[in-house]
Amino acid sequence: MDKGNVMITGATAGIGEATAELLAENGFGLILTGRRNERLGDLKARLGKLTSVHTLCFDIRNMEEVNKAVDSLPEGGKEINILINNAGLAAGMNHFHECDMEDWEQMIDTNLKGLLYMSRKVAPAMIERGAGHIINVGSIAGREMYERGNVYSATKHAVEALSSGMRTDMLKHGVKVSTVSPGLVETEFSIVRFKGDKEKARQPYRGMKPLSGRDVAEAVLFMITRPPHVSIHDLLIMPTAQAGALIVHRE
Ligand code: NDP
Ligand code: 8X3
Repeated sequence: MDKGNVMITGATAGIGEATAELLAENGFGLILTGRRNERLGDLKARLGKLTSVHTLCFDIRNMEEVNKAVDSLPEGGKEINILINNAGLAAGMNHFHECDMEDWEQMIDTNLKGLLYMSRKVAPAMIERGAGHIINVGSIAGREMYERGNVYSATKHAVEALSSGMRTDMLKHGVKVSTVSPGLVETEFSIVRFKGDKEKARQPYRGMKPLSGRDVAEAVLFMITRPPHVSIHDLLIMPTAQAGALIVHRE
């Protein structure tokens, strides 16, 4: 049975990669994006044995690149039934008055503007078909502000707000809009946040069992396999040892 095509942004690592793997195992067609072309090639070789895989290498911060990439999809593979806006990052973790402005630009341009460019490009065809599903990856940081989380947390709060706005505006067109908001997930996220400092990157996960990308992928699979009349608007998924952004039980 044709389950349709899922586009996953940021599929070259972490949650996006794990979601690509799980959805391939479950027979969804995949359109996978990221900036690291070699990793995209590896994914295509590996997951292409299970399902159809199309890869698009571009920087989500660049609107022209986004539009060109989506327009380049081959006839027959153009239909995007589900869009998972996953690409994102935290850059740095400093007190507000000590933050690097370039980090702010990068987070706002990726987590917000990238999500907007992708959704704006893909949504009109969903509206035309009267069906579609957009899943935005939020965060516990989009529910709670924490010390030194400032702009990253603000971008994820905005993802929550935008998801609600998108859902409201596309309601009558049959397009579902959801957020999945994880707590601590061990991926490349922390290595990126601390700019390659592996010792610092390990700290958030010390003495506790974080989520894996696969754990989040399983939640996403549940969300996209509900019947047409059911929408999981919002899903918060946390490690059992985590009660809030900074409330973590460590052994
Ligand atoms: P990873 O660093 O492991 O993966 C991030 C992905 O985003 C990579 O595939 C990367 O690909 C892609 N990406 C980043 N910047 C760009 C860009 N400018 N253009 C295109 N792709 C980009 O992190 P996670 O898997 O953990 O993060 C995925 C999402 O989950 C993010 O939105 C993050 O905020 C969110 N999240 C993560 C949590 C965690 O604890 N890990 C918790 C809550 C939410 P490439 O470098 O190849 O471009
Ligand atoms: C990532 C989780 O707690 O580091 O969104 O902000 S956290």
